[in-house]
Amino acid sequence: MKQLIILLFIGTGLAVSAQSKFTPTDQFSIEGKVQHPIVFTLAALDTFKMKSLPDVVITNHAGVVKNKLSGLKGVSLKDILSTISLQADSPRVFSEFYFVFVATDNYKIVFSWNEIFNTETGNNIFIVTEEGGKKIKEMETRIPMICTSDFKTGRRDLKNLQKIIVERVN
Ligand SMILES: Nc1nc2c(c(=O)[nH]1)N[C@H]1C(S)=C(S)[C@@H](COP(=O)(O)O)O[C@H]1N2
Ligand SMILES: [Mo]
Repeated sequence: MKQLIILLFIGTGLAVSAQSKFTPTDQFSIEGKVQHPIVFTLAALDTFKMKSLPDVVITNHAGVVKNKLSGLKGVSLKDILSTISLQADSPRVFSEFYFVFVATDNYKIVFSWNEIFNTETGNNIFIVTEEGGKKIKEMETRIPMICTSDFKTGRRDLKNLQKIIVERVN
């Protein structure tokens, strides 16, 4: 009996440690200060132009290498965000807007409207649709996004994107 209980304990421990930290998503919403909230499914992502991307070394805040992503293909975030209209009376106030990207584990990152549409950085942000020979449907990081030109690439290597909230500073 004692052995059985010990075995049960070990079994449960293994099951817990084998559990993935990822909760894949098959769509993300764009909501907040937009004229029409919208949901982008994997099928909808397929309608955008897919581009091959250079390999990206993922470093954490300290510059320590955490991962290397190769065989990357992706869809430009700017192409996706270009399809929505902001709740803004004049282009002048676009500079007050920013986008909050929220993952299933509530990890969040921010890009400002200007960063995306008015700097080179905006050309380097992608929803990743293929990595290391895997299509997005097979990736546990689904739906992943990345900014390839960040100094420390880890911070904005966001996994399991769930929604994009469009906000405006007060
Ligand atoms: N969904 C989600 N994405 C995330 C994080 C997270 O906690 N949740 N951590 C970020 C940080 S701070 C780093 S450094 C990178 C690399 O983390 P990893 O080595 O666990 O992949 O993932 C980023 N993307
Ligand atoms: Mo990090």
